[in-house]
Amino acid sequence: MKKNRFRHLKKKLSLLHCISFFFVSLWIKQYKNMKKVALITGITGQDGAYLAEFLLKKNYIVHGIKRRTSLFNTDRIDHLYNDPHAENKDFTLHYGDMTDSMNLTRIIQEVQPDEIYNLAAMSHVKVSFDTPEYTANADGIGTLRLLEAVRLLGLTKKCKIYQASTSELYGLVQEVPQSEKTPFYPRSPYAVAKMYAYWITVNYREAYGMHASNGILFNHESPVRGETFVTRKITRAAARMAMGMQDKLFLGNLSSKRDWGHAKDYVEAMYLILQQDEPSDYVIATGITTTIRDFVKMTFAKLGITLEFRGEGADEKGFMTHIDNDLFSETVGANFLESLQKRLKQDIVEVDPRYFRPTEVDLLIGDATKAKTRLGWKPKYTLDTLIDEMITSDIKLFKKENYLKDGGFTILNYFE
Ligand code: NAP
Ligand code: G4F
Repeated sequence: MKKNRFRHLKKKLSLLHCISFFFVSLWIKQYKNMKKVALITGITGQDGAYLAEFLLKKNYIVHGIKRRTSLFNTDRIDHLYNDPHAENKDFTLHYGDMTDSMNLTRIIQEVQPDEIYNLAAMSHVKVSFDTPEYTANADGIGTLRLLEAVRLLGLTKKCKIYQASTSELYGLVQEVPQSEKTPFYPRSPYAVAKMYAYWITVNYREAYGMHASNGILFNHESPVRGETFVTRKITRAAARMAMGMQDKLFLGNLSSKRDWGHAKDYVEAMYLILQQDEPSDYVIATGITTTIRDFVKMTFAKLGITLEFRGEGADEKGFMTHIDNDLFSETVGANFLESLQKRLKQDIVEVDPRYFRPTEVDLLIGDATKAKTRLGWKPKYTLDTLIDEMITSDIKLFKKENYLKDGGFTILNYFE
């Protein structure tokens, strides 16, 4: 009798368990349906990685498009990865390419995004002179492929689109500082391709009533900035030189000026642009401009190294005139001091005309008043805190490489 009652109770409990499991899964499903779905192209890039992290924190379901590459290209988003076998994933990657319309259309159909952030691009200005046709295809027509896919799939009312436009559009600047009203004058195949992308975004907005907006972002950097952009090239070189892993830093035009911000601040602006009731185009910038030369000086100064530039044009050189031993020991390590001191008074930065561009953009400085007033956007980082974060991260990176080298392992040069 007692046994029977116990069996009965057990049955009841397991039934209760099943029912509650059913309701919990239903609740999860509904909750998931309430979450916004974002699709990010270029998710493996600097901005893609920061944006994915930002949107996941805001409770989005994030889908990203990555290219097929012969080696893994997901270092920057590794920390966001879910096991592909896990249930209820909030982060999913799809293979795709901006040059493949059918692939883009299929992904958009599958994902049914509320927001698309089009960040994918061949984004290196100098390289675009070597690959102009590909750049036009991926950066220009690629944007058209996305917009047209959204339109053909009948998602024009559901899906908002952010287009990664650029301060490179201003090129040979027609006005200082540059705002949304400044006329464009692109100076590279990259900028010309981005000009097409800018206007096709505006055109789809006006022709089909799409919520499609351009963020005209000025240069933004971070510890995960691509190694061949000038800021990261400088912070990496400073870290390597401090540890005796590199002799010289070769750069191109030292006199051009850039308005540098932090990518973390800039992805927040992308998000804010898509949260507006009305689509529009916004300049995102700090309003402060700095020469490449000063960026070099500021970076080395963080390690206690004073640089003085002498000469002009291709003959200009940066000499190490002073080392603050205490600051160097604190930031890099006293064990590296002796070998660096041997190089005091020598030139450690040189100009290599190979890095000059056929047509240069000499001065960029943005006026972000519209973003500040309408979006309430304000950068948290200064150039000083940006450089601080970048150089600290590169010192850490190359200390790790040094340990590996000392342990007899081969380390890669990654020179360009
Ligand atoms: P990035 O680090 O170079 O990342 C570019 C991303 O695009 C990478 O994920 C790359 O994939 C992907 N990609 C390149 N070609 C592709 C193709 N054909 N199909 C699919 N994906 C492709 O650039 P970022 O600094 O994050 O910049 C993001 C976007 O903002 C770019 O459109 C850039 O032009 C624009 N922008 C950047 C800045 C800036 O200062 N950072 C300023 C204004 C505008 P892989 O990882 O496989 O290479
Ligand atoms: O770091 P950069 O290569 O960036 P650039 O050309 O300004 O383009 C970046 O910002 C744009 C926004 O304005 C984005 F749209 C674009 O996708 C990319 O993210 O070069 C900055 C400046 C240039 O004037 C260049 O001539 O630095 C100068 N520079 C001097 N020496 C160098 C070097 N640039 C590079 N990459 N490497 C050098 O050795």
